[in-house]
Amino acid sequence: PALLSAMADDITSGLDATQVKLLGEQCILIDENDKVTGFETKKNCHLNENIKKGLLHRAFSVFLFNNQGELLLQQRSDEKITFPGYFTNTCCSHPLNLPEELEEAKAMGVLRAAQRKLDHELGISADQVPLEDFHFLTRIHYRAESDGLWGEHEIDYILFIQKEVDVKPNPNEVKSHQYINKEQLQHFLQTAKEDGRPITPWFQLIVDRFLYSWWDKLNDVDSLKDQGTIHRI
Ligand code: DMA
Ligand code: MN
Repeated sequence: PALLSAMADDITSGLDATQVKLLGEQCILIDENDKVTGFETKKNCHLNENIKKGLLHRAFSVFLFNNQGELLLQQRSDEKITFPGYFTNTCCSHPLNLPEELEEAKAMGVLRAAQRKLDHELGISADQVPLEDFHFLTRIHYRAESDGLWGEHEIDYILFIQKEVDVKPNPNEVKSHQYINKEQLQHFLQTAKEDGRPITPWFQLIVDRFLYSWWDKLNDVDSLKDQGTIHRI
């Protein structure tokens, strides 16, 4: 299908220059079974016009817990092009068209991308989050619009990791962060609307469908692994 790839000047004018540069990243296109079909820019992957035609890409969502079992929440910066200022899980992004991030055995490519972005977004160095400490739980296929122009359509690898880390957020990516326990998250989400806190659609969907029961098994995450399934939500 012909992709809408309007010139940089119109669609992206007025957006943050650092974030616009990142729209040039090469994301991984996949079919509904998560088989690689090609590559396309982050920009083209996130235009609703292309998503409507079925364009689908690979992504990941990290849920990082500290030793007390509290989840690290992030608020996206106001510079983000999709879902600016929204509250969400620890870190989300995309594995890219790089040999090391395309490796599918043990989801190694996705884990490497997660390590790269935990450093980029939150200043968590790679040595604090070794690849072998991530748990790939399952995959979630979802679609959501951010605004009239931009949106998401992804198969999202869910990654858990429990580690004490030093956080030094990159302000171009992250507006605020906090550790939160299960009861606090329930309250945070129940009052989000009235308190004017936007929540990303994927985080809300994952919480509603899965997160609390997963959280109860933080000490036995291997029992949660369902890597062959792609949940459609
Ligand atoms: C994209 O996240 C991935 C998911 C699961 C929504 P993002 O918009 O934070 O990506 P990036 O940090 O690369 O802009
Ligand atoms: Mn995406």
